[in-house]
Amino acid sequence: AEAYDDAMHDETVHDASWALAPEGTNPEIVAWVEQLAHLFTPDTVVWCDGSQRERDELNRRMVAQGTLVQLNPELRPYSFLARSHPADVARVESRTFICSADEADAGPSNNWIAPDEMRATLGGLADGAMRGRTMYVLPFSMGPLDSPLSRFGVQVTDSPYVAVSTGIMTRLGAEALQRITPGTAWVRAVHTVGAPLAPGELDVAWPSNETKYISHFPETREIWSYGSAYGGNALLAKKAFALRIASAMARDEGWLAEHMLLLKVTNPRGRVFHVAAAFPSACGKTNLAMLRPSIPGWEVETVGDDIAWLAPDAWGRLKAINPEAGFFGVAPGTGASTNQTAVDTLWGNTVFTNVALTDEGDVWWEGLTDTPPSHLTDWQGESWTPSADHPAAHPNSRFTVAAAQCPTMSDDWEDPAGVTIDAIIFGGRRATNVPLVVEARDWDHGVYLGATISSERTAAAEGTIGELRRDPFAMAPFCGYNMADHWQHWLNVGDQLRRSGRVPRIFQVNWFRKDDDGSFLWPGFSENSRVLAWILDRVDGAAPAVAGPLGWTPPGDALPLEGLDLPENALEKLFAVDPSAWTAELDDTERFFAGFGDRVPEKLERQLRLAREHIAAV
Ligand code: GTP
Ligand code: SPV
Ligand code: MN
Repeated sequence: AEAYDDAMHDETVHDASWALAPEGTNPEIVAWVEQLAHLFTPDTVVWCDGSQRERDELNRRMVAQGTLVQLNPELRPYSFLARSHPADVARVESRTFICSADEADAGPSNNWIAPDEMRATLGGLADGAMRGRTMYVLPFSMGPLDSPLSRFGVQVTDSPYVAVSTGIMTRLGAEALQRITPGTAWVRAVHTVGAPLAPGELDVAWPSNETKYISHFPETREIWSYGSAYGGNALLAKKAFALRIASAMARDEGWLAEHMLLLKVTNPRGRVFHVAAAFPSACGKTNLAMLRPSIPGWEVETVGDDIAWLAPDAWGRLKAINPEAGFFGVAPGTGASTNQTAVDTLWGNTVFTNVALTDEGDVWWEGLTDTPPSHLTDWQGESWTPSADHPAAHPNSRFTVAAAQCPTMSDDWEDPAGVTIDAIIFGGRRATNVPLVVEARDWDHGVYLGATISSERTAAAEGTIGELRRDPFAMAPFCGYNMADHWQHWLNVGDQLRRSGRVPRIFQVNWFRKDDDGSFLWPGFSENSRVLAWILDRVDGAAPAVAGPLGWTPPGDALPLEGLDLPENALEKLFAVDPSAWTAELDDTERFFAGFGDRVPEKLERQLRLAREHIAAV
């Protein structure tokens, strides 16, 4: 805290040299920034170097501006609370656009506007949009600096909150900038909150604009984001680059950019596995990535919690890196009984957004403790008591923290070669139908399971919470090209892996199946280690499975359930297959596929026919 106070009062960083590009900067980047500066007309341009001094200065300015509240350093060292504009609290999927030259390349699951039309609209909005503000230039690497799997990007933004957050979430700064030499590919990401200041006009704590555009140009690897400062709308390295643009790069270059956590698991016999798992937003990735096994002998370590880049290597193994350097995690539901690892990670150096503030100057959210403090300041800055009719923290309130601070990071999480994937898991939030765990019959069946994920909507994006929607590969909001082409790409990658005989096994899980009274049938969290154990014993050839209508499932006693007190008949209910409900589900899948016309791979049409045959035989 003392070092922090010193840095906060160090005014020397106001140096005018900030406006100059660092010596040796790729002229392409300099020219691009100059062009943007002419368009946006900010007061100053700052090239960020990712240093602690720079972060201190940005935080100091934001505290002065009211954007950040510094938390009590005795309780939460060097940590801050941001309260967003109440209309800027989550990703806006209805304002997210894939501007491919051909509409069919965006596909029916994306919003499309022709690139020229979008450029004209954005050009108009951008004119003078940073007036009165600073334009920060953020050069970063997604993935370890010298990994062949990594890619570079440069984001400009007029939000110091976005600059600081990007410094936590990516490998940002001088080292990345030096590596973007002429000829090196880099993604161009442009962000403005869209709130220019007239001379003398006072700024607000969270500038934003009612009009929002989160636009992607996959062919030219460009992103333009206007009007929001929240999460995936504004931290463009994350969903916009590492998923939407990267998925298009990956399609062209033969790899995969996925909405997946990455785990390292060691079994009681000492064998090490790596697992990639795709669950939709707010459906349990961060929690599984930080799992504390409830069963003895198993060790789980964290490689990544949200995004994975996967590529077959020369030996036909599927290698994966976590392109991020931090976590932008859901706060509500994160507590000692659910995710102690996350609680430990958040001890300090954390930016919290839209959580509640305690009277002692610390943070609180629903689920951090069983009972709330008797008085809080809620996420909108209002006085709050437990009798209030709304939660103290916004349901999509989040923490931003460096991954390096997580005590369970594995020793190989920054391995430039990536980790070798042994198993892939797809999941969703389903109160009915989908069993606790199923193993796919083969890769193509696994791709079908991924392609047909449906899940109840959460607070991570606008929309009606609880409404069921298709979220193929947990990528519905994040695939930068036609989703059906993404399925074909997965089938192609499978063909490539099959030639070497190193095909990861694919599984489907559902932690969220409910009993008739609405309670969860499965306790989840640490107990998910029991499911993970069966999955990895399958990979190890050490666990039995029975062929069922949906795939392979654990027979009676194959799931390690010792010491677990499940409600009566819970196991039966967790694996129950209701033929009429499944027939309706498959009818829906047929309609869903039909929406993609003839781009649906024949192999997936065949899987749907097989699924119907299996259900008909129940
Ligand atoms: P994004 O960051 O939006 O991509 O979310 P995520 O997929 O990382 O989800 P996260 O792990 O943050 O969990 C979201 C919510 O689901 C939290 O409120 C968790 O407490 C809850 N959750 C996670 N795992 C389980 C589980 O096994 N069972 C139950 N019942 N809830 C869970
Ligand atoms: C998600 O919605 O999947 C997130 C949060 O991880 S955001 O970064 O806002 O996309
Ligand atoms: Mn996510």
